[in-house]
Amino acid sequence: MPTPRAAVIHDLSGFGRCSLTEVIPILSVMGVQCCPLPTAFLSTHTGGFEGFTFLDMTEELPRAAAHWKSLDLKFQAIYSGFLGSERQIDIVAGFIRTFREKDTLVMVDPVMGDNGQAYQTYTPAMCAGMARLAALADVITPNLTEAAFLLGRDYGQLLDGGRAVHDEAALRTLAQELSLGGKRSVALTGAALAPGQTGAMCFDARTGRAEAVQTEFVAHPLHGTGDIFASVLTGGLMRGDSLLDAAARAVDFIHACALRTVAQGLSLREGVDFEPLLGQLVPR
Ligand code: PXL
Repeated sequence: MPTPRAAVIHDLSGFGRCSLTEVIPILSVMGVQCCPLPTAFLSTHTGGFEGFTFLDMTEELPRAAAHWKSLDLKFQAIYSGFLGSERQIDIVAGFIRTFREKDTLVMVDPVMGDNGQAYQTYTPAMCAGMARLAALADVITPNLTEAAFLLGRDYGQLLDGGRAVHDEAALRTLAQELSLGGKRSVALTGAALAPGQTGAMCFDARTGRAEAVQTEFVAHPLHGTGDIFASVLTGGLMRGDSLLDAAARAVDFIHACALRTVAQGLSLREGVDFEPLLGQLVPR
């Protein structure tokens, strides 16, 4: 089988593992060729660091995409994450429209925020645009904050104001709502069915069913776990796994990485210490 190829549209943050420094190694070890379109270059990610540098790559994206088009490149997946400007919403949407073919997997991780807050560089207009971009996706991977933004709901009121946070039926309903009437699959992250657990509530547009995958909750906040989740999920789906199997692999991998990170007493903003465990993702 030829090596499947993915266009990966995320930022490159030099320190504090997230985005391309996770996406590329994870997809590579899972047997996928990554073609990066960096949305921005930052000295560090924006969570827990002050004074980071930020180079906006908006102008470069359409130029690189036009060159790829002239080469007639084909992608089995298009996978986007953290964007660098409001204009990038339309640029990434245009990229999807140009390069999508019948069997292309379009994965939009609607990266916008966490714990009820938007990330430092995200404006309300970018969050509104992200909902438009996510409407083009086959699969989305919001956390609970991003789910609230996508649905235009108050985070504090989501899941009955937090009272239903461990309510499987409420989480299932939320995943279904995010599917736009069953048109796209959803893996809602940070979904815990009981205290001491965490995982994902998955709505599979192929089966019309919503089911959860769970693991033990290790520590919060661990930076970059959402990017690891979406990357392992993308790699699994490109290998032909079901949404639920791919999500289970992602949740188990993050659990192993989180245990290792906490055991080493690493500062949480450095991200999870995943590199030594990448071998667990090698296809067998
Ligand atoms: O993991 C999401 C993410 C990606 N990229 C950058 C970020 C964050 C979250 O803080 O700051 C630059």
